[in-house]
Formats: sequence, structure tokens, C-alpha cells
Amino acid sequence: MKYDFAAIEPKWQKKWLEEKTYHCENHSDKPKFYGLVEFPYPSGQGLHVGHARPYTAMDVVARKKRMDGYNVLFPMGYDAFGLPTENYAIKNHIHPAKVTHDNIENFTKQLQMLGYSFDWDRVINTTDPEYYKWTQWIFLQLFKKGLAYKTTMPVNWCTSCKCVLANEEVVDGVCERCGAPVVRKEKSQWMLKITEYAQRLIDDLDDLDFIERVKTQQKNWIGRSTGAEVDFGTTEGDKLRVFTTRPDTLFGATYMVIAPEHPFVAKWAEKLSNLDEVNAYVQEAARKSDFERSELTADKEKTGVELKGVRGVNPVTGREIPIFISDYVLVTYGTGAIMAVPAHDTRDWAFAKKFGLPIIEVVKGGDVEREAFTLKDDTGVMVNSGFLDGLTVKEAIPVITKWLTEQGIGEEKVNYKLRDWVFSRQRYWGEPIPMIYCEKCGWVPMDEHDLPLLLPDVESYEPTDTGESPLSKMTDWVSTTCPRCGASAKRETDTMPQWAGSSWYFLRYMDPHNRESLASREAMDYWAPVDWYNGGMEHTTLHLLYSRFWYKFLYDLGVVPTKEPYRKRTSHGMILGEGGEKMSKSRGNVVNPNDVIAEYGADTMRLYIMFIGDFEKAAAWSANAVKGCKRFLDRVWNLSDMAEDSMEYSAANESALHKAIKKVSNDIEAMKFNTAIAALMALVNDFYQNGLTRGDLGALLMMLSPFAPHMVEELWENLGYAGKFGGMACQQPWPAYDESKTVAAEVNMAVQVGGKLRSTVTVPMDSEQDAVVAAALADAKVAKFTDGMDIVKVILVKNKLVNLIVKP
Ligand code: ANZ
Ligand code: ZN
Repeated sequence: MKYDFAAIEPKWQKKWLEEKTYHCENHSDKPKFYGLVEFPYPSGQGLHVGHARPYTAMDVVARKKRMDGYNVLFPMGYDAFGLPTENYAIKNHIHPAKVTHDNIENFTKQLQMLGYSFDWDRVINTTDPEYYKWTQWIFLQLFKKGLAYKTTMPVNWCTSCKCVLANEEVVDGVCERCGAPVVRKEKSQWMLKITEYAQRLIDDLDDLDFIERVKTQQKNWIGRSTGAEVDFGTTEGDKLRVFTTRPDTLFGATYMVIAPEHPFVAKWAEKLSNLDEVNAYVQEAARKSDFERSELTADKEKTGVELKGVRGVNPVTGREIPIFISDYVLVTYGTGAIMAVPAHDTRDWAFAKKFGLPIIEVVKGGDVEREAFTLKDDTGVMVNSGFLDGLTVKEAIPVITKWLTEQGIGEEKVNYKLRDWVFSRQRYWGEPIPMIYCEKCGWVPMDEHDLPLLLPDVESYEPTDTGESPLSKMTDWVSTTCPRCGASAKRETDTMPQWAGSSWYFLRYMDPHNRESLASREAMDYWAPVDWYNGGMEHTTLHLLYSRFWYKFLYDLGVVPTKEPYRKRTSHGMILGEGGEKMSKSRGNVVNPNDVIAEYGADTMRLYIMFIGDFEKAAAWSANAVKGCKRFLDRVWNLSDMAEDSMEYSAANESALHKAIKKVSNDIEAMKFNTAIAALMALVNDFYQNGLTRGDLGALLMMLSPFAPHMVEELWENLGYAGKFGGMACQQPWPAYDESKTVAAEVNMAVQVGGKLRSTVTVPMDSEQDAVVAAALADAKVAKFTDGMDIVKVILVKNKLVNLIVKP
């Protein structure tokens, strides 16, 4: 019988769907396992191999966990609001809801064609009003707790999407999505106070089983720094407060720099003799994004303008020092003002050199005329620093901080790089923000009972050049009455960002049809937290951080049962095109999973995408290796005709089987899918060499079942096992291994001395030279010929013979 995957695969897919094989209940005697993958954005391109890698991996894990006896929740859904759909809809004049619906249909088909064991009764869609009702509900809770607020501020504005972007969505100064330049624009925006959770988002990482690079990236993004705020005097009498991580260097502060947007620039305008020059610089800086202005461009030549007419006063030396504006100081960080210590800060050093400002060494240990000496450990000792002289930097920091506090001119201060989350978008295809503006009452939340606030149908959803949402043109929808005082009022017309729906979706899977709450407490008590979440590294400082924030907020409200949403987080590498380049339409190297499935079958596709290489690293597609995987499955298929009737393991394969079971079990847990498959391939080679029993074959099929589920079910059925063991292969227990049988078997080896056979010794199979020689020398018959001799050479034929060449 031929391996006819084209007939086998649809047959089992249909059966799984009809019988709801992978449906799970919210209660069970078994332990629970919740495995999660990032749900796709249903784009018009459909599922690509970049989806198949993480989805197949977690499908393998989920299938293995079921066989291990867990009640497994492995859900799927669609993150369907967002710009690409909207842009596509605009271009093709199709309503985004229709585009979304069609794309989801296509995605679902593709996911089913890959044989994933999702619970299809739990599918969610973030654009479904029954879903986004709860996204809106969470927003209202955030507002009620003071964590959502509207403010006018300079924001990142994508010139092509014509909409605001969060800091996290700006990558290398361009829009993460479309690549267009990002400029700064003053706009009134809804913001979420993620900064309130900054410390907990760092601290609680400690207890989580996240891969290290995820933890590091989140910590760096949150960017905690400790230091002090210090008040400098000014000749205007105003106190100018700075943030510094190096209060120990206060005696070396020879000038100050404030951000071009700092309010004192306007305040002091009349005093400035060079106001025109100052204003020109301010205008130029406003055009640059924070990215252009910050650290990544640190080596760029520093620019700035002195504020002529006002001077600062160093609080420890009493000396007057100049104040500059420069775009290397950001208004959004610290106090928007710094004390510049050119001897010990690289940026200040470059600036001082350019403007001919004094450089005073206050920490000994470098050559500050040549470059800034920046070490913050015990290497340096304070000099030129009055009462700090002789202390190390580490000792000086608490001393000066205490002094500042006592003088009432400063205090210890912790700052975070993390900014509040810009939460509104001037686009149509998103969740309406359930807020109403009343002239008298200000921003008033909608009554929760009136949710969902439906996204109305509009004639035209093109973004406007004025930066107003398309919803603003819907006057009927916009005008409403104030829920508080009943006066006529207006709805918010901005919508939520793409990241809203995905910030809590894993909760909805636990209880997807609940109409009373986002999920029942019972369901959440049972399933939370997610046991294993695999997703892209690119989401580390976006979705992964946002969803931890929302979840913590819900925890504070008493809605969810645990502090953290995900127990374990892993991440996969990218799939590259043949030749190792990124897959892209323009390169013409995009592999479509549908084509691979049509030619070789879904099981080959699944097996290959798991075999392609180290799961955490990028891997290049190889059409040849795909064929290799197909050949392997053909070989497995043909084994069933060769198997002897016995259900016992054959003596010849027993040790290899126990070893393979151990390896495959451990490798799946460790996401080392490629080596697990290699072990199965080696096992199949053994079977071809040694022959096999049905017992041997059964164990192989069990281990292969998570990777190639369709083929295994078919073989299982053909062997008559479905009736015999009750149920499908995927419903059988995972095979157990006996540790003692995983140890290598023993072999008898001939021992020669000088080419003459003297004895035989028994050693573990595959023993290395040293072990064999030791065993040989311990043998009395050998010792007779080697005692008092030097062994000058050893010839080893593994598992067969060792020849010792000796000399007196
Ligand atoms: C004096 C000083 C001396 C500094 C020295 C450093 C070294 P992180 O670690 O990133 O928190 N700074 C403060 N506010 C700033 C702003 N709004 N824009 C740009 N730079 C700002 O860095 C904090 C340090 O960056 C602060 O410590 C300040 O320079 C500067 F030997 O103060 B420091
Ligand atoms: Zn009102």
C-alpha cells in the first residue's frame, strides 16, 4: 500500500473536527496544561511558514501533554483589528469587516490543513462585539482607576498611516508597520499609565520561567535608573531641577543643559539676548524624533545654543555656570534638564570640547583631557570635591545624596525609561473608546451596561489629513448625551490601538462564550496562568509587556487569580528563504505552506519545520531537506509490512527504544525538536537493520504521533489498534522508558598485545579507548604480557578489538 497523504490527511482532519477530538472541558481529574501561541493577524496573504514554525511546535507539545495525561487547553483565534486590513479595504473598496471575515475563513482552512489540535469551539475574534465589549470594559476600569487619561503631548506620527504610534511601534525612527518616516506632532491622546506598574513588571520577572533574553529585553526597555534629583540655582531665582545617576560628580558640573522644550526657555525668553538663535534651534529640534536625538546617535556631533542672559548656580561650589539648550537632552526623561559633567560623561565631554567649556576631573583614574572617565565602581577615587575627596564613587553617592536631602535641595530618585502607553489611533478599524465628552462634566465613561459600543458603519474609512479619525465625520454617531448630566455631548472618535485586543485574549479562551463577564472566575481559577506561551521576540516590549500590565491591573481589581499571566515564555527563530535571506515577495523566495502540503503532505511539512534547525535560531528553508523528511515518512509507512506479530519489544531494539523514548520526551520539553526527530530517524534505521516487532513499531508511532499525526492515525487504524487499544493514536498514553535499559549494552572485545590475541574483555558498548585499555590491563592474562612494559601505541576497533603495542 502506498503512503497516500492526499487521501489520509483530509480524512483525519474531518474526523477530528466532527468528533471534537481536541475539545477540552474546564474541569477534569487530570492535571491541566494551557499551551498558548500568538494568534495571527488574519492578513490577506494567509498563513505563512513563519506561523507554521511556532504553531507546529506548540501543537507537538500539546499533543505530547495530552498523551502524558493532561487536560490540555490549546486554543486559536484572530487578532483582527488593525491597519493592514483597513488599508487593504480602502485600496480595494471592500468593507474591513468583509475583508476580515474572508481572511479568517482562509486562515482557518489553512490551520486545519496542517492538522493542528486546537479546540475549535473556543475560537475568538477580537473584532466580534461580544469580544470587544470586554476590551472596552477593561478600558473603563482603567479610566475609573485613574490609569487612563487624555493629554496633549508631542507624539510619534506616521506620515503614511496618518496615525499616532506608541514608542514601541517606532523602530529605528520609522513606522514598525509600513516603514514610513515618523515625525513628531502635538496631539491630544488617550494614555495608559503603564509606568505605574514599571517596578512590578521588573520585579515579578524573577519568578517566571522566561528565556533570559526576554527578561533582559523587558528590563532594558523599562530602563530603571537610580540616582538623585538636584536643584540648581539660577540668576533668575528659579530653581532648575536636574536628574543625575552620578550625584557624586556634582563638583564637576561645569554647565547645564535643558531640553529645547523645557518650559524655562519660554519663561526666560525676555531675558535672552540671543532669543532668535534660541527659537530657531527649538524649532529645528521639534522636527526630530526622540530616536534621532537619543543615545543611538550618540556619536553624532553635538549641537546646542547657550541661553545668553541667564546662568545656573552649582549648589556645592556656588559657582555660576552657563545653561545651554541641546537636543541630546530629552524633555520626556527625568526632569528634562541635566547638570553636565564633561570629565565623566561621554556626551557632555563631546559637547564641552565643541563649545570650549571647562572639564574638571572629580574622579581620579582616567585621562579626562583625552576622553571622559565613566566608570561607576570602586576604581575611581573622588578629587576636587570638597567633603567627598578620598571616597570611592560607590561611597560618595550615598554621602552626597544624604547631604542634598539634608540641605533640602535634592533627594534620591528612581527613573524609568518606560513611558506611558499612547492608546488612541485616528483610524476606523479598531475598538471604539467608550468615552463621552461633555462641556460641563469633561470626559465621562459610558455606562458599562451600554457596552459594547458598536463600531458604526461608515461610508468612507480613509484617514483624514487633519489627523482626525474617520469616525469624526459620523455626526449621528458622535452626538450623544452625557451619561452624567444628560446634556448633549460627543463621543470619542479615536479608536484603540492594534495591541488592545491581544492584551487579554488568553483569558477569553478560558471561557469564550461568557456573556456576563470576560471569563468566569471558575474558569480562570482552573486555567490561569498560561503554562507555556511561545511567541516572537519582536513582541517582547510590545504585546508581552502590555498584556502583563493589563493582567496585573486585573489582578489588582480582583478579577484574575494570579499575579502573572504566563508561567513560561519561549521564542522561536525566523524561517529564512533558501539561501539564508529573509523571505520576501521582492526576493521571490517566499515558501507557501499550501504548496508544500499539496506536494508532500502536511505531515512532511510539520516534520520538516520542526527538523529545520535549532528552534530558537533562524533557519534557512531547504527544498531538499523537505524531500528528505518525506522519504523518512515513506520509510516509516513501509515498516508496518515488516513488523513481526509480537507486541513485545524485540531484544535487538529494546535498548535503542528506551533510549529514544527518553531522548524524545526530554527534547520535546526542551524545544529541541530537531534532535528528537533525528533520534526517531536513527531508530527507524535500527529497525531496518535489526527487523522489528509490532511492539517496536507501536512505540515509534506513539513518539511520531505529535509530529506526523495524520499518518500515525492511519497506520494505527490499519494495524487494527484503534479497536484493540481503544481510541486513536493521539489518545494513547505516551510510552514509558526504563532508565536502566537506556544504558548501553555490553560487548566482548578481543585484546591483543603486540598483535597476538591474549584475552577477551567485557566492556559497555561504544566504550572509549581509555576505558577499554583500563579493562584490558586489569585482565590477568593480558597483564602477564604488559607488566613492566611501556604502552607506546593503542589500536582500537570500536566494540571489537584492542591491540596494545608495548616496549620494555
Ligand atoms: C550627571 C552625570 C555625570 C551623568 C556623569 C552621567 C554621568 P540613565 O542611566 O539613562 O538614566 N540625563 C538625565 N536626564 C536626561 C535627559 N532628559 N536627556 C538626556 N540625558 C539625561 O542616564 C541618566 C544620566 O543621563 C544622568 O546622569 C544625566 O547625566 C543624563 F559622570 O548627570 B548624568
Ligand atoms: Zn455632563
